[in-house]
Amino acid sequence: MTDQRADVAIIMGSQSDWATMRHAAETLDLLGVSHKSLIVSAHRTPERLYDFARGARAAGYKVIVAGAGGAAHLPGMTAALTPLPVFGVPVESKALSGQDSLLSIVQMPAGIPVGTLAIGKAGAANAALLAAAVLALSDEALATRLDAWRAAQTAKVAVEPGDEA
Ligand code: RP5
Repeated sequence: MTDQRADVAIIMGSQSDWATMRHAAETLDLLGVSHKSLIVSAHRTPERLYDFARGARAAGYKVIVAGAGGAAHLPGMTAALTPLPVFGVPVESKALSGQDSLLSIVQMPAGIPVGTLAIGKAGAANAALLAAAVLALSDEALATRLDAWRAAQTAKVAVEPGDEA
């Protein structure tokens, strides 16, 4: 779902981040949460970042998921420019396997929070689940869908292990 007016903005520093961040988009699709994905680079397109982050609340977004790799300024800079909750996804980098991304996103000084997730695909999916949980606080139907999604996940876990196919 990529509505013009969406509840969740998924932003990323580069086209190369999409392979990771698409898991956030797919998770929101499963939960019926509207979202829009945008490439916004803190260092290559700083004016785009300022315009996006300053206008995010007025644009109707309620939560921002921001993925970036390497010297990953994007989530922190976005959080500095908007009062909306920002969840940061460290994208796995080639040089340092995402350790650089993780540390640069998670170590925010007190005052400007970024909720930081795991490196890579798991972090992207969990950022979407957290965004949905925030939205579900004021959306009963979404809360019901989120409960059902979690129950289905639980139901898929076997009691005993079997041989992998
Ligand atoms: C960051 O630099 C992006 O978030 C990306 O993870 C990383 C590498 O970008 P590309 O060189 O692949 O465009 O800004």
